[in-house]
Amino acid sequence: MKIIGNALPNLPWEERPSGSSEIVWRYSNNPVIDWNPTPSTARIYNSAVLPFNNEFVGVFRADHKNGRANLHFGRSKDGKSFQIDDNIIPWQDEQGRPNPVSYAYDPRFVKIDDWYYVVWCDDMHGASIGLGKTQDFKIWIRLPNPLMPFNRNGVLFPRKIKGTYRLLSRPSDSGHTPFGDIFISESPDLIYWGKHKHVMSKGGKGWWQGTKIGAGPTPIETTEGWLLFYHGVSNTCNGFVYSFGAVILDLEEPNKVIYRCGDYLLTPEKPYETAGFVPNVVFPCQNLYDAPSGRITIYYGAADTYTALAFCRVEEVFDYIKKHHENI
Ligand code: BMA
Repeated sequence: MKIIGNALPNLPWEERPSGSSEIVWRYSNNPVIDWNPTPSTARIYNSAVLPFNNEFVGVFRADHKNGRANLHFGRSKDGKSFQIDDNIIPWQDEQGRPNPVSYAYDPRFVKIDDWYYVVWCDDMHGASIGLGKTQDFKIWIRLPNPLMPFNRNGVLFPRKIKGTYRLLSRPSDSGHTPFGDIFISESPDLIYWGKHKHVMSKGGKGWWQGTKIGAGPTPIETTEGWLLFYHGVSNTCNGFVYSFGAVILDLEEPNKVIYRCGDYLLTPEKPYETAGFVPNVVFPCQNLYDAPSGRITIYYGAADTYTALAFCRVEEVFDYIKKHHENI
């Protein structure tokens, strides 16, 4: 099986440590963003990076020193160390008037044709999906909210499928939702959304995804289907634990699951994942790939405090998902 997409020879990458048999392995220099990364921010995590002109750009979720979250733009030469603006992204409407958000978190960042789109958790009288676009990382245009509240974990596919844009989402409430499945919606123009379908439910034999699930990074197109990493949540006497796993969705009908891994691929183990502002969270928001080599780099938030990287190879992930497939 192969990734259908571009080469990225400067993909941030580190080989699997010798002696390890992990399908997804962590960067040895994790975390790549530590506490208090800019003057006004306390924590930057759950963020998304894209290649740009042989370097990288990113949209970062930052918790400010008053505890409220917003999005910041940043750049990187190597995809591992970042210069992040201290100011929040200045959204405007299509007429150029300021159109600020009251809060924003968990951005996904995807290039479709000539535009870079940001999808985030927005406030529209409650948690809902925010959508905006830019071409130059200076003018940021906020589009209408695609879906009604209450909804989070919006993830756009990187191209139209059968002529329409597709958006994954997880209907929820405004708080720490104790439920949630993944759905998909279609749009001809990124404004009008409909034809909503259910994609996948929480649950299964294992408990790591028993409470709720949410789509993670932009799906990766492969010869066997869309590879989607997603987070799964387990409830414990000490609160939620966030892990992540993966699923293969049908290329032409991405509401259909082909293979779904019953086991997680990464769960909080390292100190920067098990201790922080919210302990026991790994939350993937982006993946980059180099199609010819099949290498994939995942950006994930750790313990709602740090930004971290993990790596895998597409054929190995696919084989693992298939081997541990479970009908849920
Ligand atoms: C979710 C979101 C994420 C966060 C996670 C764990 O509901 O708020 O931003 O990482 O909880 O706290």
